[in-house]
Amino acid sequence: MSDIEGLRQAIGDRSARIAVVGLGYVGIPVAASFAAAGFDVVGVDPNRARVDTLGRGALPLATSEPGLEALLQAAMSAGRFRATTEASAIAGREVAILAVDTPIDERHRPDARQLQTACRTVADRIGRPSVVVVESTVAPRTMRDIVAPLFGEGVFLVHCPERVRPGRLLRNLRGMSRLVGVADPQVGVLGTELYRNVVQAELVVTDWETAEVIKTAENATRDVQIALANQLALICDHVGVDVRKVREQINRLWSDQPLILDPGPGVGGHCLPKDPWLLVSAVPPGAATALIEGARMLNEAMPAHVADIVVRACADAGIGPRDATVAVLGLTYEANSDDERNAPGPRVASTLETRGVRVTTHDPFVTRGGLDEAVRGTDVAVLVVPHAKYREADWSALGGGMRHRVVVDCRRGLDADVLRTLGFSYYALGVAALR
Ligand code: SAJ
Repeated sequence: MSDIEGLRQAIGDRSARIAVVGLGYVGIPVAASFAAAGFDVVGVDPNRARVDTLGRGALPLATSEPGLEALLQAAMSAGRFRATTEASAIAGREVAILAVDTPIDERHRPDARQLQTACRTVADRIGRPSVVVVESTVAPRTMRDIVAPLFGEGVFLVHCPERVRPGRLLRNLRGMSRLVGVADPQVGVLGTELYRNVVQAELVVTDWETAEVIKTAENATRDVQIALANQLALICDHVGVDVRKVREQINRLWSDQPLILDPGPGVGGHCLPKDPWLLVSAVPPGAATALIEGARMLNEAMPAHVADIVVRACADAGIGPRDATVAVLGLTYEANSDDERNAPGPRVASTLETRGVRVTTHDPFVTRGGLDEAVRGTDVAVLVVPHAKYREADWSALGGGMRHRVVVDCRRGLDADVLRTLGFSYYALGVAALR
């Protein structure tokens, strides 16, 4: 029997033993799902605190994840999942899934060190023949140039980039189609049969490079689209028109999918701020990558644009920046989530501070104090994240405690008419805020 046939059989009858390396947003749902499908799974992560939390059947994640804790606990009671810091647990296993972080450095270049370390750890211990899957998002050619040279004969390499979003890890893992990137179509069959156990959507076999480019381009596409929306908002702020009306009319031309996304105070999260850089790193310096790089820079500049609007709003109220106190509302990267990774709120706050403004911050999912406390005595409240709690707040009472009643709404998350009736000066991103 060929090596591939033997592995197919072990996957088919679930006797293949799986090691998941990297127990974070990607590794935990993957490990729990394979264990729930009947595989023996060990999770390996050098972070002792994380492993201990998992050992207690709890999730070391900042977001709440429907169904995941229950799945994990069931897998543990069935004896099919355990977490450890010991790399020796990988020894002799038939499958390893790598889900480690693949960040960028300060020069926006891919930093593959965690991936290389994980590959070496696995290569030294995994059984032969075996399947090694890289779920981490990687720069194009990483599988060929960095991963493959670390593994010898008998290890079949698959790039199956994750597509999960925090807050819906299990739902995305099960329901989103996946790429199975391979160097040899026979290995594609192996990868497909493995992931069929946890993915209910389509599994598309392709080559390594195509999978790498699709995954990074997916997030670069979204980043460029958001940058276009942000660019239009910025232009509208200067021209004196409402970007929402502009957007509405343009989107009417394309009825199924909106062409122009929502402008906002910046792009946060774990993926969009880095994946476009992973994609452009694949071409030599000097190649024409200005669109993607420019989009990144434009999105990164949005907190400064918001600060310009706030300073203008202060000036309109007769206050200089050094005499102003501003409440920044929203420190997560998405509405109604507690995920703070790369959130624009803290950057809006620090940019205002560099301009001499005193700043208070608040987030219902992050900070301890109440909203009334955060806005009391301030001149401007800046809505950075449209948490439902902000819309539902009693703005009449909040305004009563403010020194000036000014709101800068970066996400159209508040009711402008209600606020105006309550005596607020209402500014919104992308609606003539700098005219
Ligand atoms: N944003 C805007 N305007 C918009 C849409 C989003 O300003 O119209 C901002 C959000 O406020 C947020 C940021 O962009 O700060 C990113 O949010 P997101 O919802 O676009 O993306 P993520 O980071 O939560 O997840 C992305 C996902 N990609 C898409 O939604 C197209 C997900 O599918 C990927 O799996 C994930 O990255 C990943 O792990 O790569």
